[in-house]
Amino acid sequence: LKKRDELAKKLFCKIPDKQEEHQEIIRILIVEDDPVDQERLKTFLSEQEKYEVIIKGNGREALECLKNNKFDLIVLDFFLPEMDGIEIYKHFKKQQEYIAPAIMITANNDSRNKAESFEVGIDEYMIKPVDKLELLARVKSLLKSSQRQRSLWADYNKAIEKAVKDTMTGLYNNTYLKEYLTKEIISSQNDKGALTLIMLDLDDFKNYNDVNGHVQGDEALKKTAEIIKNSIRSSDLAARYGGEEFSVVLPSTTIEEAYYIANRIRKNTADYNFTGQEKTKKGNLTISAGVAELKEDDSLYDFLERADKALYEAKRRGKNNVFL
Ligand code: GH3
Ligand code: MG
Ligand code: MG
Ligand code: MG
Ligand code: MG
Repeated sequence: LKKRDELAKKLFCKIPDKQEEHQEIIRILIVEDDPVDQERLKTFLSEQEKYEVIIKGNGREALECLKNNKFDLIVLDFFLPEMDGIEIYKHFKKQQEYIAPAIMITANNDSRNKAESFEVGIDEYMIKPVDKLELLARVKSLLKSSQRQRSLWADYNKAIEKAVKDTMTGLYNNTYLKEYLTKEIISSQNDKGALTLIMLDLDDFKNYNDVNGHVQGDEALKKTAEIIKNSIRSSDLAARYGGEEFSVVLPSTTIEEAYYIANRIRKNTADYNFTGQEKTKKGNLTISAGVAELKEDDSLYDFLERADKALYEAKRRGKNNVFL
């Protein structure tokens, strides 16, 4: 029992290695034009071994540097040549997806400038000359909360990913497919645009499973998902409808174009040499597809049913087949 608990701990909560944590480098960019202040801030911050400090003397160089490197913290002066600290931070926010926390360190004690700094998102405002202990404490606390926020953000993204994707194949799941399709149906019906749907189902997959086992069956499903992804365009959405059935939603696509894509999936599947397919009755693992075009008054279920009927017809006509 103890062993099991230890294993669970290892698997689910990776405890950070103390040494590893210590060695993690924190990168700080200082934007400051005064050489005396540059030296002073650098000396203060470099006291922490893990802080790697880089100094830039103006906004243009700072933004260039921010574009090409990832920083954990930015220290900004207010008065700088070309553009002031607030402007630099505004530009930085525009060019970056992730915003590093920022401290303004300046001789400018004007309350309007302070307020504006906070308004644009700068986290701290300190008046020169700064005290070393206070600076280090503020830096430490800012880094801590930004790290916490980053890890929350990562957890949030993971949770979203889990909710919309099928874990086995990495394609979207049935729930998301229906949500996405509903939105696409509404927007296509509003602007009278084309919308097509492909339903796919592996042929005689029960037989493939029976002769190769479920583990190999799962591998074949993953491979099929990969073939589908590689056969569609980036504007198409592929989902695992369930079991060995897949769907592809094709916005702004005519039924002729959708047929062409469905046939490409069919051909790529037929041509792929799945492990163990030679042991099956047919000797080749293949897929069938039904293609449907959205009609004016279609509900989600009308649309799905039409694609399903076409798929059924493709099966009836001998499988390894596309029907519209
Ligand atoms: P058809 O050509 O008419 O589609 O025949 P089929 O054998 O593919 O259809 P049927 O619906 O009879 O069987 C589907 C099989 O797919 C049965 C089931 O075991 C298998 N299957 C469904 N989901 C999974 C899965 O997640 N993993 C594996 N390994 N097999 C699955
Ligand atoms: Mg200055
Ligand atoms: Mg099926
Ligand atoms: Mg099947
Ligand atoms: Mg094949």
